[in-house]
Amino acid sequence: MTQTLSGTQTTSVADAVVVGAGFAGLYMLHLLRDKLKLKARVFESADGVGGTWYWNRYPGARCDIPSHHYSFSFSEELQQEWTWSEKYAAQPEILEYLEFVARKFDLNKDISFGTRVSSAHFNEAEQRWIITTDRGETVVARYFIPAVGTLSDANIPKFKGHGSFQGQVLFTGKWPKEGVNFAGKRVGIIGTGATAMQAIPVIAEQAAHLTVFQRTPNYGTPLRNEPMDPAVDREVKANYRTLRQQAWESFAGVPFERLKPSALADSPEERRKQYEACWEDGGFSLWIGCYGDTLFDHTANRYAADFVREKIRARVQDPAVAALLCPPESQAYGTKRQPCETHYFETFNRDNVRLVDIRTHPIDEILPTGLRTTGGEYTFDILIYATGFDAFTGAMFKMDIRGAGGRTLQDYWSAGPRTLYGLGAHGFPNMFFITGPQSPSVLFNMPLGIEMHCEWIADCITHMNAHGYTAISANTEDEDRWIRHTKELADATLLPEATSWYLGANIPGKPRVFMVYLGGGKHYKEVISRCAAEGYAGFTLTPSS
Ligand code: N01
Repeated sequence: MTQTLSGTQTTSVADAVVVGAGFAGLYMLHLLRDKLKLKARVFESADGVGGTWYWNRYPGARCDIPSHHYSFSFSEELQQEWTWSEKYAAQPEILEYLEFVARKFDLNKDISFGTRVSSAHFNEAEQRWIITTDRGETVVARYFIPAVGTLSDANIPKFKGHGSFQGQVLFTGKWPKEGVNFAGKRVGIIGTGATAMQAIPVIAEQAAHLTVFQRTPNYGTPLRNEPMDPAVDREVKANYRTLRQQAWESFAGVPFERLKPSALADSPEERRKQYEACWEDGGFSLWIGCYGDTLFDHTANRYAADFVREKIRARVQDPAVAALLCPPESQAYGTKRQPCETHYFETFNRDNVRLVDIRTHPIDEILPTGLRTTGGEYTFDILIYATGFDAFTGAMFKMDIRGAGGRTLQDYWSAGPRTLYGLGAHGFPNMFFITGPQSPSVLFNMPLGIEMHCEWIADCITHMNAHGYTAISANTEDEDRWIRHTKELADATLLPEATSWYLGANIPGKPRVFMVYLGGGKHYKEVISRCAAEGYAGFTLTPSS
């Protein structure tokens, strides 16, 4: 199905349309408009910038890699101007930061807020995308860049009785802007992932009572947030270049100084010392900054898992509750994303908090007054869904995206996402992903990964313009090669063993494909830089006719 431009009501023409005004959309707009001097339009469904950090306003939301790293590196002036107040910034401060970035680079004037992109269809004759919005606007653009985030489409399980609860229903990923007053309220929360583990301790302090419905216990470890030490801030700012270089040299875009190659090479005493030190460091230190084989070798993994279970038991007073909160041996440590918490386990020592095991007694039905599991009935005033996201593909599929020949993205990705380097897909010319599937994305420092992709895309467009190309599309065989390589890397680790969102396993019916590239950011950057240096090898470029 090919659409002709003559038959389309067009209200405007642009060089590029970007969807989303989070970290990715903001930097992409800055590059397209201010570096490439192109006309770029950004559409954002929210009424402000921020993306993930706009919507995830739930209590306790904060980043879990240090703020100095969790920020843009492209502008030294910006790095020097902005001062973080905490080691790990909370959501309001990250949102303020992104608002500051938007003001500093004068980005808001090219963003249409409160506007959702409904469809994007590629017109082959014109080699352009026709993009429509829910406000009735149509834009014709050479490039279409959905910067919609990897974790932006909420997963809301449809339990029996869905929608029947008469109290307030909240979703952590769409938290009300005006906030929530929990005082005197009985609250139920479904889910115990990274989000819930941040929210639960804060809500428990405010609510009259909190019931936590847990299907899978998680290996949470302490974040150890603290106010920013001005001396540390000064030192970072004096050496930001070195700090960023160290980040780029590391696997996940954050340097860890303690990392040792193998837990198996150390004696039990040395191992304990190393684990304790990483535990004290906090954040992701135990997960990816401790031993290089934690996520590769079952024995090394079990050592770390035993250590975390021991810590959980020491933090929770009631042994029966502690046992429920300890992930079983069958669940390898860190194969689901490592949640970083602040007093999460101690929260279950409070009189006003109750843990309900919905693995043994699943949720049977949502009721007007609360919910019923196969083990009992629970009544509350507020019900919170902290049930995660349809990662990578959910937000993409919310738009009607059709590439060459009218083929929908859903159809092309029906057996799981297919991309070359997580940047482009065959048959979807001039459509670029930012931190797309099969790139390091969520297992890399997000702002740095976003910068890497935005810069690659900007360079690619510059190359196309300089050489008179009108279209670029990934080759199928190169996609196959990259998908195979991504799978091989994942299969060499323990990660595919978990029923995690990395695999799409949290969404009923979603194909199980490991969606993250695990070769590390440094290696990945070399791969995509080589691709560019070789004239975008693996992609087909179409000269203008
Ligand atoms: O989502 P999740 P999340 N019945 O999918 C449960 C990022 N993040 O929002 O494990 C009952 O991890 C589900 O149970 P189970 C980070 O990358 C970053 O917490 O499937 N329960 C689980 O307990 C993270 O990984 C920060 O058995 C159901 C929970 O809901 C990602 O976001 C902070 C259910 C969902 O956990 C997602 O984390 C927070 C059902 N039908 C999050 N369906 C930062 O610090 C789901 N659950 C930057």
